[in-house]
Amino acid sequence: MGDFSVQYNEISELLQKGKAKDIGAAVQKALDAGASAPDILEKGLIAGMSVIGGKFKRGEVFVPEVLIAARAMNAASTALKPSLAKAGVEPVGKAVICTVKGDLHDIGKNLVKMMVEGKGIEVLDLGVDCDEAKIIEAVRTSGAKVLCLSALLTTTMMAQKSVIEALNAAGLRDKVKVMIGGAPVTQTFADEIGADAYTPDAATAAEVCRSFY
Ligand code: B1M
Repeated sequence: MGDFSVQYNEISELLQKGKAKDIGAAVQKALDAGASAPDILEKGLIAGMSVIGGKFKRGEVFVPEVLIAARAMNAASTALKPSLAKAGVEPVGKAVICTVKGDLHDIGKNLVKMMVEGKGIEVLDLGVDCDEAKIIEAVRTSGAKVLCLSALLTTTMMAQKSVIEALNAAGLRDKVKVMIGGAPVTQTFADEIGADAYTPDAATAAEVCRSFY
């Protein structure tokens, strides 16, 4: 195992500066040098995004800076995807994923999607700001065994609860396992709203999701 901290720092810096064009090449360079994809994700990309998050909170950067960092994150994730997902795995089943109503954050959701796909599960992505009716319809028609809900705002966490209530009302609750996650979400909250699983990160989400098949 080499020490790739220089590469991780470079990737983190490029993310913070929003260098969407350069970051893909930096990710590829780190992979070629032997760094692992999960480490690049954690120690480079997510580390860089938490620096931006801290600055955003303290009012040192504003929405445009966060958006360009997010764009770089998406570019880097695309470069990382082939290494995160195992090639040639036969799909074992389907899952539905989305970010809940009122919430536009999609980076964490996209990572969960990528990692779940890496476990050989076909993922139907409903996108962001997804209302209950759309989710219910997707669960009804897709035959998915797992529903993954992401929420990044304290104000939108409650939409995860509304989705579970809507599944109950539609008579579909026993058809799917409901997994929830996102920065403000906790195990206690998952227990309160009757979700089947809470996971703190994308890798664990993928493992737990796979265990439902
Ligand atoms: Co927003 N934002 N944002 N933002 N933003 C946060 C979340 C915030 C914590 C920033 C802060 O104040 N420090 C704060 C929320 C405060 C709160 O509610 N407690 C906040 C706010 C306030 C807002 C706005 C209201 C700002 C405004 O307009 N005044 C606004 C809301 C818009 C809306 O959604 N309606 C807003 C907007 C935005 C941007 C559009 C500019 C941009 C999003 C771009 C995009 O996603 N395409 C943005 C960003 C980028 C952030 C921060 C900086 C980074 C989020 C992120 O992508 N992190 C964030 C601060 C922070 O989190 N440090 C912040 C990286 C990502 C990999 O982590 O999404 O947590 P995360 O996903 C993790 C885990 O949570 C987990 O796995 C992932 C990695 O392993 N996970 C799951 C996620 N979903 C899961 C689902 C699962 C399991 C695990 O199972 C189903």
